[in-house]
Amino acid sequence: MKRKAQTPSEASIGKWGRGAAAAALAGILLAGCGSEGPAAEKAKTSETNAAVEEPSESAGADGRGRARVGSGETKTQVREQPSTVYYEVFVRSFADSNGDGIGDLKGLTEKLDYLNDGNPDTHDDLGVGGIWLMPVQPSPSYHGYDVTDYRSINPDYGTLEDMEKLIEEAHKRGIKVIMDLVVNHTSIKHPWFIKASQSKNGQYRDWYVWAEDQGIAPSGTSAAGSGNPWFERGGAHYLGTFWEGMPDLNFDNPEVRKEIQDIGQFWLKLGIDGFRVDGAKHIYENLQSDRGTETTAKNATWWQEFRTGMDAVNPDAYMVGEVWESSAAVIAPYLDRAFDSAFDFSLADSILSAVQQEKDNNLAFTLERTHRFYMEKSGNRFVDAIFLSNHDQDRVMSRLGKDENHAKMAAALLLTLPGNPFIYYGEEIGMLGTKPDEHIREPFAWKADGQSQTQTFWEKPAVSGETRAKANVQTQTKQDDSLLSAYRTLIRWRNDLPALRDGELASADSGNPAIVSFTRRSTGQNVLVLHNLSGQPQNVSLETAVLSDFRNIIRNSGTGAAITKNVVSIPAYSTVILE
Ligand SMILES: [Ca+2]
Ligand SMILES: [Ca+2]
Ligand SMILES: [Ca+2]
Repeated sequence: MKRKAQTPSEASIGKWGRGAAAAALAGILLAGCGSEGPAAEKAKTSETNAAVEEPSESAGADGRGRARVGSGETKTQVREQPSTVYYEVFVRSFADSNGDGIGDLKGLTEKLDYLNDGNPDTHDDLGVGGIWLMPVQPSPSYHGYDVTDYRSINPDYGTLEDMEKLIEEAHKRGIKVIMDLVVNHTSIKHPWFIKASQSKNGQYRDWYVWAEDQGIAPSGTSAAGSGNPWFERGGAHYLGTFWEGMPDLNFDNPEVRKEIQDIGQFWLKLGIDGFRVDGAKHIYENLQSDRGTETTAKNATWWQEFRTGMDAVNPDAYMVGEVWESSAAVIAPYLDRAFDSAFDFSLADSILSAVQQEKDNNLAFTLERTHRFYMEKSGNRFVDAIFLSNHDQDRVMSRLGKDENHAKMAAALLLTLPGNPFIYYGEEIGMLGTKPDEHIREPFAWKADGQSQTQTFWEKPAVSGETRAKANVQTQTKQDDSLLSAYRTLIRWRNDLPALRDGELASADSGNPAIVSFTRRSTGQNVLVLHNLSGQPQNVSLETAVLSDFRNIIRNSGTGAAITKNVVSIPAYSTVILE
């Protein structure tokens, strides 16, 4: 299932919009001599056009925006976000193949049918179209976010051959495989750092950031919130933005940038479909005092450069950045021909807050405007990356105080909104988890009694164990009203309905504060989504102009949804979709 490697010129001609434009922009920003030739010229022209185009009418440089004649409207663009449901896997905790209690790649491969069996007619799988592997490279840490060898697999998890087999089996089932790319820093035990710290004149010295070498004071506060990030080694201080054990790489050094490109290309050539980019904004944002538009632009330029290198191997590689920010203005530069997506941390908070309050908080209204802004900034290439929680946050079921109805409504919101939804492993069975980090990454629960062949047991389920009798795959598979069944149903809806999967979002006021309502419109379909967040049945009148197009209930998750005399009744804690 390996993809054919293209030469850089083939790739940039085939996709000048992103690749060569990034190179051209990088050239301009670095005041260097950017790539010239027809592709670069074309890209510059498109840059110029983008600045003067009327964004709301623009079809975008790649023509993804599609003309559509809507009911009663003049010609408008549908800005689709072609989407895939992803599942975030912590390999150590997911499935064990050899009985040592540590999850591994073979165990994950054996369990792919749980995620998607490749057959759309069977409904006892989740139906996801992608997995995100948390770091799988050798590392002294249990979590792997400090890498010691970027081109091999952690021996706990298996071998490169196991990875190739996983990719092959995943692709057979229509599952893409993306992996964590952790390159802001290495492990302190990486051979590069060991050499760098041993000699001031060695080859790798300048691969890291040494205060004394750069003539700056080893003081200041880390932009990642970890205090003073300077640590002493052999009489000099190196930078560790996240932690003493994670020395930052020096991205001002062209050798470092080239090496990181090579590493990315290595994995794409192996068949990996893309990357989740860890700590993307901390490449140059090391100290609090670095924060600002200049540093953001420098980060974005580097990621555009990286993107160009990835496009040379696989122009379809997917890149989603961890840019942990709430300001759309700060996130937007990363969506300009660098990443396809950035995780939507603000939306995650909005969803959880709405389901807890059982009240619409205008999340669709805000989201519609945010998407419009990102579409303009990305030349219509943007696809949101939406989620409820990840491996750095307390688990959803814990945050929702074990309220299963609220967990179901959070899932329903997540899986009916635009963009690639990311489900954190265990979320679909309502596993509990509260910090410290080890306890939000506990062994996935396959069976009530823990006696599954593939059950991992590298750590005790200290937090999730409390509800394991209920929060496990075996128990919930047998129950039609379980959280797992709700996830399976919602993902199936999404896979079946083009508007729900790819459609553009528009908020649609229902006049009822307990209802979150919005439309999703794709080129060929327009649906109205109504979520009743409350514990009582609710009514929505279809008399208003915005809602009057919708007549038929095509999906509903509760019992008793109906339309009577232009009024939709929606059962407690349920979702209806109308066409
Ligand atoms: Ca194992
Ligand atoms: Ca299936
Ligand atoms: Ca850095």
